[in-house]
Amino acid sequence: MKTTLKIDGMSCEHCVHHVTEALKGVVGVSSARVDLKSKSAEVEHGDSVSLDALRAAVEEAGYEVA
Ligand SMILES: [Cu+2]
Repeated sequence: MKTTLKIDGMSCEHCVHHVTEALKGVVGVSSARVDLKSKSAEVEHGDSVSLDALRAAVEEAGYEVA
């Protein structure tokens, strides 16, 4: 499955890195591509991964899902 998230609060490549690692840390996520310019993340994951889980991971890292 593929989910695209809008992410608020990223201002530099460090933020991109944090969000990428946070998303990859969710069990069931196979890849995460985060883009600073478009403030979005494209996440590939298995069926077991909920939007809530992705949102929680982003928020735990200190950012917000718009
Ligand atoms: Cu930053």
